Amino acid sequence: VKFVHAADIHLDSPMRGLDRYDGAPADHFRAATRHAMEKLVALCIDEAVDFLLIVGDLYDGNWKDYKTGLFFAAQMSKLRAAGVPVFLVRGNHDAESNITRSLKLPENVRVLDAQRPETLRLPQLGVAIHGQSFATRAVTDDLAARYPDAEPGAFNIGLLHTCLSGRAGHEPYAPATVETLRSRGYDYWALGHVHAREVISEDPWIVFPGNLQGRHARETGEKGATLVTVENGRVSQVEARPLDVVRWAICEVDASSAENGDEVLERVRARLVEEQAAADGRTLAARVIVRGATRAHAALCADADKYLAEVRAIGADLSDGVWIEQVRWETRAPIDLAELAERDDAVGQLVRAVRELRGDEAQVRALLVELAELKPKLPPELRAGPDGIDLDDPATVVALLDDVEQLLLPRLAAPRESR
Ligand SMILES: [Mn+2]
Repeated sequence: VKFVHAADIHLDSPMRGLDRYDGAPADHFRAATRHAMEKLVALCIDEAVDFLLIVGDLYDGNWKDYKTGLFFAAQMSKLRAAGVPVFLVRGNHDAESNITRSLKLPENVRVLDAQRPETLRLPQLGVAIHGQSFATRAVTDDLAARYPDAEPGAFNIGLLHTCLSGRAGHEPYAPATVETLRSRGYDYWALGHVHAREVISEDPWIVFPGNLQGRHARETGEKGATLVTVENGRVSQVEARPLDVVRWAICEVDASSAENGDEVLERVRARLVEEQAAADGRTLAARVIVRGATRAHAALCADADKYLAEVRAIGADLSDGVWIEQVRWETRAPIDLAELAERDDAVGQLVRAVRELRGDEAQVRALLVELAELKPKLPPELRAGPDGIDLDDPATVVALLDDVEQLLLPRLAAPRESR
C-alpha cells in the first residue's frame, strides 16, 4: 500500500508581502498554491498511489468565486481518471461553517463527517481510515478522544487537523496529546494544521507533512507532502517530497567591515546566488537582512529607497529572477576606537584598559590566573581540538582582546552611535 499525506494546501491563498514592482514574477506567485497542487496530483499519479489524504485547510477560507473550487474539482477528476481515491477532512480554514460556496466533487473524493468521527474501510487494501472534519472554525475540543479504537487486522490511519498540545504560531484548535493518539492503537496518524513538517513519533507514525507551498517569509525552506509505503501491514518508508514552486528564504547578509555600499550589494548578491542554488531551480522569494558594522552604514540609512531598488535590481538580474520581499537594514556604524578611548565613562575606561592590557605581559599573566576558574566550565570541544581555547597561553588572551573590541564595544557604545 502506498499513499500520499498532504495538508494545509491553502489553495489560492495570497502570498503575503507581495509588493508589485517591475521585474517581480507576480503572476507566478499568485498561482503558486495551484502549481503546487498540480505537482501533488502528478506525484500521486507517478507513484501510482492507492489513495491521497488531505488533512484540512485545503482552502484558505471561503472562495472568492467558483474558480477555486473549479480548479480543485478538475485536479480531482485527473485523480479519478488515474483511479486514485481522495479522503479529506476540513480544518479551521475550510470548516463547514466557513465555506458557503460548493461544487459537486467527482465521486473519488470523500469528505469525512464533521459531526462525529467517521471510519472508512478499504477492504481490498486492508486499510481503515478514521477522521473527523471541523464543523466550525474554532474547534477547541479534543476530537481525537472520541476516535474509535483501531480495527483489528487492518492498517489503521487517523486523520486529524490539530495543534497537538500547542505549536508556536498556530491557533490552538482540536488539541490532543500524543498519549491520546497512541492509545487508539493506529499505525499512522496523518496530521495537519502545523505548517512546518514534523515527525512527532515513529511508533506509531505521527506526522505533520507541513504545508504544500510556503505563503510568506516565515514559511521558509522546503515544502511538500509525505509519501508513505506500507509493507505487510507495517510502515516501511516515510518520505518528504518537495512540491513547492516558490521557495521562501531569509537571507542574512554580513556586511561587517564592508567599505562601501557597492561592497554590501556584492555580498547581498553572493547570498542570493547561494540561496537560489539551494532552491533547486524554483523561484526564490527572499527577505534580505543586512547586519554588521560597516562604513556604508550612513549611506545605507540615508538612501534606503535607492538601496532597496538596487537589491531588487540584483534579484531581477539573477537568472530566473529572485523576488525581494523586503530588505531590512540592521547595520551599524563601525566603532572609532580612538574616539571611544577619549570618553570618560565606563566604555572609555574599557577601551583604555584593553589597550594597556595588550602591551603589558605581566597584566595578561595576572588575567590568566583569574581566567583559570573558567577552564573547567568550558564545554569539552572548547577545551581541546581545533576550536579549543588554550587559557594558559598569553597569546590566546591577546587575540581574545581583539574580539572584545569587535564584539563588545559596538554593543556597549551603540546607544550613542545610533543617530
Ligand atoms: Mn489549520
